[in-house]
Amino acid sequence: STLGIAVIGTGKMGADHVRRIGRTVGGARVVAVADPDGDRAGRVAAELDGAGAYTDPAAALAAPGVEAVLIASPGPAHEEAVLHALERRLPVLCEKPLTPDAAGALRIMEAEQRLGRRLVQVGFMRRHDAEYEELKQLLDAGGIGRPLFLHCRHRNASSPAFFTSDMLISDSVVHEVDAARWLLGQEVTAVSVLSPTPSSAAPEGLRDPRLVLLETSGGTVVDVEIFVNCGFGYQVQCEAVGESGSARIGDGHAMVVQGAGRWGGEIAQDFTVRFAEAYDRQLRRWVAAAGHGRVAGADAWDGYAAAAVSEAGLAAARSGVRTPVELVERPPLYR
Ligand code: ISE
Repeated sequence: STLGIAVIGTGKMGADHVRRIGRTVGGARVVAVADPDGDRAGRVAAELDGAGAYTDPAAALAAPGVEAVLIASPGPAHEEAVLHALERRLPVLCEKPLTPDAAGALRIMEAEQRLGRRLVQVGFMRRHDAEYEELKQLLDAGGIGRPLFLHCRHRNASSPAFFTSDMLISDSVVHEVDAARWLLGQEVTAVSVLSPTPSSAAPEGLRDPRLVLLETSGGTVVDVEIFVNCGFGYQVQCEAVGESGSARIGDGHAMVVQGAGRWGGEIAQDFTVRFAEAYDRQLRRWVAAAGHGRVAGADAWDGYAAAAVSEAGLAAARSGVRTPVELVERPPLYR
């Protein structure tokens, strides 16, 4: 049998996920889509066999055949949609960030705890990327000794028109926050942010680029360059430095071409290209797990911890002061 999925939000990521469910994920089909832009929802639904189009997410969740929910609306709309899904006891794959703020994520955790089951998976897709998985295996096996640093670079060719200075932290660096927590098996305990004079290529008023420093419970320091208008492509790199070695991922040069006195290769222009396989794997794993009432990736606790770090990061960016992260005690459901 196939899992009937409602997709909430049919923008760039939502439309990409709809295509992915059709092409690469067996055992699932999209039965309803929702978007505040009804025409956009209608266009996406028209490509699907018998899927309904809605403007109200709650109506899409109540549509016939809906057994699971994929939420790809903007971050501030996630909480309401997730809570509706939990009321219906539906498994959820929610795009990152789970919520922009810690309080919203805590409300989601409370709803899940009332159900006594984890139904929410967060779309931190790097956990499903082959290179990240390899790095995690190496670190877990002690291959480079105790990690001292993670040096991270996160660059986008350009940022969309709706992007704000806060989103460099809560929408972009949130990936490094989750990746660092997952790779190290530690929590982030403090955040500092430095903002150089913005690039003249950045839209007016956008604090781009920024340098974000994370300190962790195990004493590792993580530095993240976030630069969302770098102009030349999409790059996500991470070098782990341990007591007995270092390891680096994300250089991404599959083919190297030599000619006319130069050598080089191509840089992906976009996250849907760079992480295409990670998105595929994430969705396949989620569909398989959701059928058994499980999650197969970041859960609501991970979404909460990331949101708490984002919140501290925004405070640090505003004050210029190193800001500690305060987490609630981890509830038994998430241990
Ligand atoms: C976007 O929302 C993503 O999730 C991408 O992975 C990230 O690179 C980009 O900066 C975000 O805006």
